[in-house]
Amino acid sequence: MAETVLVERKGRVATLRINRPEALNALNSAVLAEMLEKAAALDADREIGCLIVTGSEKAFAAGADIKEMNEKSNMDMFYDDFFAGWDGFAKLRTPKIAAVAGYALGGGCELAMMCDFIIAADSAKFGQPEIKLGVIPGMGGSQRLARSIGKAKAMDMVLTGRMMDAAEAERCGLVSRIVAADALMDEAMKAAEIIAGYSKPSTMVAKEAVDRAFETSLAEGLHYERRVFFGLFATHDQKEGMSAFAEKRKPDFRHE
Ligand code: CO8
Repeated sequence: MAETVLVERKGRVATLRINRPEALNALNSAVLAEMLEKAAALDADREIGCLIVTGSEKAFAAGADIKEMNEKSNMDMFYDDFFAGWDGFAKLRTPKIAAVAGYALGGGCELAMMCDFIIAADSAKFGQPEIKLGVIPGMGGSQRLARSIGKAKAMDMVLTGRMMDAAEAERCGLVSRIVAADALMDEAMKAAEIIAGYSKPSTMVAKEAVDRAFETSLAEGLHYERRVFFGLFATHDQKEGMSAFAEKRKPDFRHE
């Protein structure tokens, strides 16, 4: 059977490409299992400093697989804890960038939002169309979209099921930048190589600290940040980074 997630490594960056062109990369159980297995192995690899998650030119992912879900009963969903595995993907500790071209709908938009930030091709289209199917977002869309773009826009998207284009997605803060479709992978790779070139412990805790802002009060978040900041002074790379600056040379990070 064809692989549904293809992995390509380049230096300290690994790209995970969803590969179900016949279904616009709809996320079925096979994609979930392969994505989790492959991403978890890369996450545990100290030689990998950044992940890129992407799809095809036409679709990042057009949602969870509707045909697979259609067969399920309430008890199937309940006992299987359907799609709970994606929580494991969201919790990966290596920084991950979603490089989105074409459709990122339903579970596809939710998968992109599980990444640390989204770089969008000018062809990207985002949406949470589950309402049209008689359901609601089920992989975090109602929560992450509201935190990302605010209540008014999130309600608009979730209740009407409409799509937003890349320009609107950038305006409302869903994506960090828009690039020409044919430059998407080059731009994502440039960003990933920059991140992967820094000390991995520092990028891992940097993202953890930003994520903490969505989980806690400002005072607790600031306290957490300070503790983690102090903790980095135990690393080789903090000494190296600061010495290199003082000595006007490039740091030689050892990722420890
Ligand atoms: N699931 C299964 N198959 C799909 C999906 C999907 N989400 N999207 C597209 N496909 C298939 C089509 O059925 C079609 O297959 P076939 O050729 O065998 O008929 C093929 O992909 C190509 O699609 P289209 O012919 O429809 O292509 P178009 O270019 O005409 O249209 C669209 C593209 C607009 C993207 C259209 O395909 C579409 O509307 N897709 C569905 C989008 C959608 O509703 N997504 C949300 C799904 S629900 C969801 O994600 C819930 C997530 C939470 C679940 C967690 C549970 C706990």
